[in-house]
Amino acid sequence: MKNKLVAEILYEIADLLDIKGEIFFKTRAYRMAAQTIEMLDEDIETVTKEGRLRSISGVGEALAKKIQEIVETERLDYLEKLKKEVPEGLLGFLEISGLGPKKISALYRNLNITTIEELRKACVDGKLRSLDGFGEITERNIIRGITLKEKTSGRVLLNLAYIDGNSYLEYLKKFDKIDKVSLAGSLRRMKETIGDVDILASSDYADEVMDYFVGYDNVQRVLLKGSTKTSVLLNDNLQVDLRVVKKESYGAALQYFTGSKEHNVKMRGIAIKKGFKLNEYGLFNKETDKYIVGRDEKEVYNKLGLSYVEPELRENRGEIEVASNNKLPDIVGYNDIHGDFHVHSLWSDGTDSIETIADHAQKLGYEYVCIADHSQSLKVANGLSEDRVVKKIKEIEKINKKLKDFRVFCGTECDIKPDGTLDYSDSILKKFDFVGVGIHISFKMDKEEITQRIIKAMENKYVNFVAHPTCRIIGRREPFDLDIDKIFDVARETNTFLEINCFPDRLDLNDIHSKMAKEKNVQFVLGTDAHNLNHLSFMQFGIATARRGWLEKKDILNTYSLKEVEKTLGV
Ligand code: DGT
Ligand code: CA
Ligand code: CA
Repeated sequence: MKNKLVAEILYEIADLLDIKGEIFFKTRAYRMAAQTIEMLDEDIETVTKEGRLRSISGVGEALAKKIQEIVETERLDYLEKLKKEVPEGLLGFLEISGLGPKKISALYRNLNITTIEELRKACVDGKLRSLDGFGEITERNIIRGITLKEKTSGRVLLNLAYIDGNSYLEYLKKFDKIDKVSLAGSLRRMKETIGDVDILASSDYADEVMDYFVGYDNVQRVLLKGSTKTSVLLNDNLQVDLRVVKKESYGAALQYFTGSKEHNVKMRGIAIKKGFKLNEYGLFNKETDKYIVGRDEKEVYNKLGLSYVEPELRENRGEIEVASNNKLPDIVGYNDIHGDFHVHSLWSDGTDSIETIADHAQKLGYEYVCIADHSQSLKVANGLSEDRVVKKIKEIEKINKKLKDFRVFCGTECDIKPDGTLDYSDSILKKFDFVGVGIHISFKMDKEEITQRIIKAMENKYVNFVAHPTCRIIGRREPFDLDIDKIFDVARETNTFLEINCFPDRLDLNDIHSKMAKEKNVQFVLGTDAHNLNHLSFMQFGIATARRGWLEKKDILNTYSLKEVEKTLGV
């Protein structure tokens, strides 16, 4: 039966014509025919062979020809032609709930949006509400729809799961029959993407806890309900699993359900070697089954001869071996940060004035913020000409005069040109307090070329840090194929900091690269790449990445006080 194939192609044509802005009647004709054929109780191949296509309601001469072509060749020239006329990404937009062809067409025509990345950014920046038929609610629905699409493609970004998971946790903490409750799984380990959210609670009233759990107002439907495990789907389609255990098992269960699986496998192996048995109920004597510990997670580690391992380290990347020698690094804490080195202001493509950003940064408890706007040739991002740089420096001087115990640094995110030269002359570069460089165009280069491009930039004596060094966008753009060891070596030799970009779809350098760089004594800066005030809170995801990369305070410039930063940078 090819009925489904024919219907699918006709629907696709209708969608494409809609996006192209074709008249309603034409697209409707395709949809109606598609629907009829989809529901036809005869095989379309038979109908075609017997020359009866035109007896199907809504099928005229032109359509009959097209259907015949599909049945005979399983493709359609006309469709291929249409696909060439409509930017590829747009059809994918139809999978985003909250977006139909009309809206997509408007987005393309008025704002020239053709990729999900551009769409998300336009929503976040509030650019859609200026269009007819769009509003703030549409923007929010579209962001939600994008999340959902990402979810259906498997995993969601950490920040989305983080918000969902922590809101759920707050709700659970209000229930007095729950003794202890914690996030577990990949979210507790702060992995860059999350499959599902895991929560663990201890209680003597498991059934009542499960009833309360499914009563949360963000629940779309209950997938499974039992007295030890319940799973629900939230409105944005993210799955959340809750497990309830008794108090004496809480620590062992937390250890078990935090994972990772690979970390757990190794833990169990150690337990067995030492004459124990480890599972989610506790640590037991292998021979007698006698309960030894399990109430507290730390006790489980200690009893196995290991120091406590922070969740972010539990990936079986050597942490267990190091923990058995009591040599784990004292990794950077979530409250150790004194400032942000990568923030965009109104001067380029950010949405806030430098004063507003400084004010907000002070509320976050920071001592400094570095305003790193784009450089001159990035016209799409309103990059600053050399004249405007001079003006910006003056404005920052004025602002700093008014501030007490806080300083705004004048930085830049200067573009690295394809040949490795920079987008500002040295005479301008030396005027900045802190110079970041990054690649924003011409991504497609071979390994040797792209490595040399970044190295050449690092060798400029005015350059302080490399922003998002591998340029990956999670789920959308692969990292550069770099000679990463060489990059780390040159970073060390030239005293260039490497950024951990905290934007949730970048997290670049990632955890693994950060660990490798640290082993080569490279120094780091954290930058949120904020384009509005909300983005400043992405710092925690950069810290998480640093922790997963085993970084300590001394490895990260942001943990320095203002005085120490000024001294280190000589500004
Ligand atoms: P995800 O959800 O894909 O982002 O990753 P996780 O790590 O949250 O994995 P999930 O939700 O399947 O399971 C949560 C934790 O439960 C996992 O980190 C470790 C533990 N776990 C799951 N399956 C196994 C298993 O077969 N063996 C062991 N030892 N632990 C497991
Ligand atoms: Ca999980
Ligand atoms: Ca799970």
